[in-house]
Amino acid sequence: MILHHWDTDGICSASLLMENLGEDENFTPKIGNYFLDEEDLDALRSHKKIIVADMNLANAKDICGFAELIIYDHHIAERVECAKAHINPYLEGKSYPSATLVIYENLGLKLDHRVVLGMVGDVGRKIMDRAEKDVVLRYMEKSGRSFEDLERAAMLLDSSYKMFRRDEVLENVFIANDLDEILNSERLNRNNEILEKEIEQMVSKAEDLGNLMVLKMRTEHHIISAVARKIAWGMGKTALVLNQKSDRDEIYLRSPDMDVSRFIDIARAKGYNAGGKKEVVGVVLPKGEGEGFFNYILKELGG
Ligand SMILES: [Mn+2]
Repeated sequence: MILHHWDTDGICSASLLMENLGEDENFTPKIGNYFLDEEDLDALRSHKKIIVADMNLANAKDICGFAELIIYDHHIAERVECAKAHINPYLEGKSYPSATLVIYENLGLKLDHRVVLGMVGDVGRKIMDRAEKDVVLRYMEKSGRSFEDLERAAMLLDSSYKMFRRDEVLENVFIANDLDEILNSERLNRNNEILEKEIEQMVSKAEDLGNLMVLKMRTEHHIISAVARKIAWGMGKTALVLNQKSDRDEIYLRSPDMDVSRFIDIARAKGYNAGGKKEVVGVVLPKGEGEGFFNYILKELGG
């Protein structure tokens, strides 16, 4: 059983592992959960061997209670002591752009589009500023494929989790071995059209407060990061976005230049689920609490 992340890197990692390790089943935690809930654990309990791909699961060690655990990953993580193997270059202090590259090297695979799609999915165009661009260029040379094709395929594979379709994510693993099948998938292209239209519509509603752009929206789709990025990069200003979902609130803050990471600690101190980097902050809050924290950030940023 392959247990994998719902994004392009996770999907391509699962496809590589299934083909090369002779596994024929796959599973993903509920979209948005970086852990296995009771229902997920029950679904996995009958399996004797579980291979985790591209995820640092908060409760990975629970798997050891009923199955042999093997992990292929590249996230910041601590070694899972009960795992039979934990293959993650980060444990030796090395940063890899994708889990697919970890798998490719560890299993000594032939270079194909899946290895590259994992990197393009996780890092985007910035992969071309890293040493691993050599792998991308080698693939493009050998296959005659363009970078745009790779970028589009990654966007298409990611469209399933953005639409919150877990079944589709699982299905995508079975078309990932054929780049044209991904690019020509009617199902994925339809997703993408819906998402692009919605993102465009949301971005156009952002309010310009001079030094920053703010937006309050309501969508069940997982597009807040894409919306904030488009506003911030398009306007060259800090973007603050609130999404009020049916079951939770989400806040996303992205700045083109400012260090906004202090809000990660502030959000965590308030008990919210928060993560990010120097220039990005993502927060998930209980339903109804988003507006208050949104106003707090706004005030702090002088809006
Ligand atoms: Mn990844």
